[in-house]
Amino acid sequence: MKQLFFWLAYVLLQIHATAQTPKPSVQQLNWQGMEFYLFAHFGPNTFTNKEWGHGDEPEDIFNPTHLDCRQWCRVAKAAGAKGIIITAKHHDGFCLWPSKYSTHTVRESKWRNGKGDVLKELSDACKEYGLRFGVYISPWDRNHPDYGTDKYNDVFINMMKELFTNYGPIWELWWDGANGEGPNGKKQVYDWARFRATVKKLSPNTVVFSDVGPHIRWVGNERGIAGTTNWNTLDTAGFTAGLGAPSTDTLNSGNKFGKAWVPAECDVSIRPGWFWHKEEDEKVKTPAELFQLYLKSAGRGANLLLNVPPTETGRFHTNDSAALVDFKKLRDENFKNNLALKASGFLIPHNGKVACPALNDGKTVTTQAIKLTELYTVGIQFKQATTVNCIRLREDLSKGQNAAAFVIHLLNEKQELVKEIKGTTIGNSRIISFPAQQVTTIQLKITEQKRPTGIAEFELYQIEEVLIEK
Ligand code: FUL
Repeated sequence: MKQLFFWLAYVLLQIHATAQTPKPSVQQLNWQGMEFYLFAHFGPNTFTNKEWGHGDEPEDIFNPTHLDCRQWCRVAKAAGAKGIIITAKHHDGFCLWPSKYSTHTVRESKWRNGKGDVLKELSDACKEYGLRFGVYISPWDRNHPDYGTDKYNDVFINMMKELFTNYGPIWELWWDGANGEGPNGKKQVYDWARFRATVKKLSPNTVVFSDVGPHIRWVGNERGIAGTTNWNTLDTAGFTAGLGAPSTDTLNSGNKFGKAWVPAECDVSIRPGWFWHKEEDEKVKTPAELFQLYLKSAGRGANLLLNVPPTETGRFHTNDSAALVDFKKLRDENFKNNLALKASGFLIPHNGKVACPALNDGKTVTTQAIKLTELYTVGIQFKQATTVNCIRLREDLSKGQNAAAFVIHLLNEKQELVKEIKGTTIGNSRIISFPAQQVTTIQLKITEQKRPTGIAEFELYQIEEVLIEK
């Protein structure tokens, strides 16, 4: 009787623990699958050579000579990016759409006689090219007369209503936490709760980014680099975006036992600045540098949001487009040949080695992920010695993130250990690269986990040696 009681208590505890486990929403899981998309910083700063406009720039400053959002989309497509997020309103308050709630917009400019609308053009182009459309809107506003009063919260909400009503569907909404007001600056008490409720009501499928989510978090730096330990979970209670955010270290790696599911997004610019500056035309990151960024963002379980600033013509510069196309080529060529597909997947439970074909079936999203209910070993076995220098692991996140530490053993034909690699989290995608090795067996052992880890896929590659992670 007593035993039955303990057993029941144990089962109930497990059920409770599972129910408490933070899990992604369908929208968050889909967002994770987007992996790489573009950011476009565009506005008065493009024409004034500034990064942070003061908000007093005359509207006529904004005058792109050949705005062509379809060109942005063609380049995004050629780069393999899945969407574009545009700065609808940066800190200078200038609206790229004719908002009724501001007098500092495209409507007041002479661009297209005040009839132009960048958001309309980009949202239409994204639909045409099958890209997701996202909107950045800065809460900090250096122009709006109501900024610093409670009325501004209504302005911000009304602006968001315009965005959702006239330009939807909006896939991702980006709330920048930056605020550079000096000691005598205006202080705005943002009504974050009302902002969130507005999005939830008007567009429940939109994923919202800020330092602390609610759906996606900032990675803690603008270099595009996620932590080698990267939990999709975060403790957000008591924190807000901006000055009230957790430390950048915490944002970089998440909280192992964080109560909310808030995965990291790595925002970084292809150039030194966020906005276009002529003097940076020769400072565009090379395809190899972009590949490194990819390894350190998407390869560490985060998403990569790469900024490509349109020039004063309203088009992407050829240097940026060329780098993006070659970046895609590097990803395609290096991840074309998954060597694990030609080998056998196995699992070693207590009673010896058994076949495990789901491990390397080429299906990166699988409902039949291998569940490591105990600290089992899984791996890939080649018939002949094969050269590899890159491993890509994918964890099934649909029921939460679980692997906390792992060890990989590379064995040669004689089953001798040639290399040991230790790591912590896996997440959506963990890419591990190292100097090339001749191997016949690769074993993965999860040495610490929160609950049973689901391994959705185990991939092996030989990438160009110069591209391995530095
Ligand atoms: C920061 C802003 O201050 C920069 O201007 C840029 O928009 C970057 C993406 O976020 O917080």
